[in-house]
Amino acid sequence: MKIVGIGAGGHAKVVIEILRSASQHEIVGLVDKAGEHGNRSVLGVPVLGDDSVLSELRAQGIAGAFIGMGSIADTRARRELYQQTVALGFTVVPAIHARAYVSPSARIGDGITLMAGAMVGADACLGENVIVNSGAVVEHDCVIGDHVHIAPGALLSGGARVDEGAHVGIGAVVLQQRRIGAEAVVGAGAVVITDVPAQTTVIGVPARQLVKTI
Ligand code: JB2
Repeated sequence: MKIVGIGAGGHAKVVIEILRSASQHEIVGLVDKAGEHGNRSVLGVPVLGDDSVLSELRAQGIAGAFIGMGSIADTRARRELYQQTVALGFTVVPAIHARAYVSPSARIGDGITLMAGAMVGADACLGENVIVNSGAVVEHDCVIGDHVHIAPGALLSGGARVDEGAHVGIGAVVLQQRRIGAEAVVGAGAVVITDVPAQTTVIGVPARQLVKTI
């Protein structure tokens, strides 16, 4: 399938290499934020313009897309790009590295990105547009909502639940059966031993809610 990538930064590079390793799709180009596209390419893939060229590309028969924009903590921009891309009629293709492991009993949603060394265990269920980044582990029976980002090296124990749009930071650990609420952020290296309410940020070991002092 001919596909276009949305975004042209670091995350796009990683996804381009995953897709090339699988040799499944022909990446015709990328689109970038308005004013950022200039005359450039990313790993040899040309930046074709901003999001305004997407309808024309769809009309030309480009049927697939990947979301090449990642997220650091706030996943909302990625969610919006994903929803806009689907609304334009593109199929958001999965990007699964050849060295990721997905249990045969796991269920994964559309547009998922599984990076090198990612592991998804038995009966885990992952929603749409989820990123399981390099070396992250989503153990058996975990339930991961749409647009969640599990950052590199994070470990989710069996039966953990991460609700829509949450971010689990690099190297964080979530104990078994714990729940991370929607759009919550788990800081880098935090160890979650109790449930995390929606739209809150926790940090540290054990993880505690970050209280803003400003
Ligand atoms: O509305 C948009 C838009 N907003 C930002 N439309 C399109 N088509 N592109 C958009 N972008 C583009 O996303 C920016 O212009 C830039 O090309 C890209 C963001 O690149 P950056 O390198 O800043 O971040 P990233 O999202 O590729 O990667 C982040 O997330 C990854 C998961 C970084 O934090 C990485 O370190 C991380 N591994």
